Amino acid sequence: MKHLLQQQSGFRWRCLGIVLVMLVPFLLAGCLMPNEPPVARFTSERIGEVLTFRFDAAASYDPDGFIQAYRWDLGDGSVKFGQVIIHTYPDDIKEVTTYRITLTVTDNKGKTASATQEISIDPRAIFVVKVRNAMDYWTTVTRNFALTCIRPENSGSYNIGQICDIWDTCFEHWTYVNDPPGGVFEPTPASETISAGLRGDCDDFAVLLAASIMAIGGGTRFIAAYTQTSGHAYAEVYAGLWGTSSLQSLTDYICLRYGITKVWYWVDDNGDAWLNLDWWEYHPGGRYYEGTRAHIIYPWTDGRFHPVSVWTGLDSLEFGGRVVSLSYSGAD
Ligand SMILES: [Ca+2]
Ligand SMILES: [Ca+2]
Repeated sequence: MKHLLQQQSGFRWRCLGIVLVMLVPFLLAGCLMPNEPPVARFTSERIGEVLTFRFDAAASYDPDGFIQAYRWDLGDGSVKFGQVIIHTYPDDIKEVTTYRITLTVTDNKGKTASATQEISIDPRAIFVVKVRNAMDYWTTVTRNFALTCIRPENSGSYNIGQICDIWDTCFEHWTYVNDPPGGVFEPTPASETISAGLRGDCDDFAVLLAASIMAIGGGTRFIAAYTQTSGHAYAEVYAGLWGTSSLQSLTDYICLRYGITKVWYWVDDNGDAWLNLDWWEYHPGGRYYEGTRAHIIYPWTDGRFHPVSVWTGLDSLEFGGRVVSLSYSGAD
């Protein structure tokens, strides 16, 4: 009987030993094999005109598990969570600002990894977008305003008489009022300037003219120019190819209508002639402001004249072209 008990006891110990030996690899796996850290990777893509970005961490992974959390430090004080996020940066920067974006991923066992990228935002690009959005020729207010400027005798398809009608209305009814302090060169949308009774400063006037003429079928652009001591803005309207008889006809119309002998244009390097709509003189086609042209901003991003985007526009701060004048031909 005692022998039998000893046999049973020995059997139990052997079984326990076998079980322990079999557990060793599992115990080793659990205790000694490390949890591999995750890998953080992300892509960034600008989805707004200037300020809005999409960040996507789909390329992040964990080699021996899965990622359970994505944390984004966006470099401007904001923190967001999720595999894909969209973020819009502040529009009130005064100089080129670089933001450092840090993605931190956490795997299913709590290990983390990070990746960083930098993006830069140029306040001039913000300005370009603001001006373009301000030239809101597509609004009912701006369109209706432009219509009310047109005199019945200039009825018909888009013509120089209609451009002069709009210019006259804006010029004669304009009340000059400064922007708020702070040096912010912030154009007001044309529709708001109309609602406010045609008041504002030079950039507001330029925006209003550009938008109103666009609203009746013209092609316009906004020029921001600077000297050492001052800045100015004015609009131009596309007048045709330099050297053509239609440009002379246009010149003659303006000369006769306003009793002048000379009209000023800007001719681009490709031969496109633009009529100056600045307000220094009492008529369209007056002399040009003598400042360096820092921005030429079109109310649209594609089209016949210049398919510029915000960015290619900024890349070429040195603009070609020249100022030229045409004289009255004497023909009626
Ligand atoms: Ca892991
Ligand atoms: Ca303004």
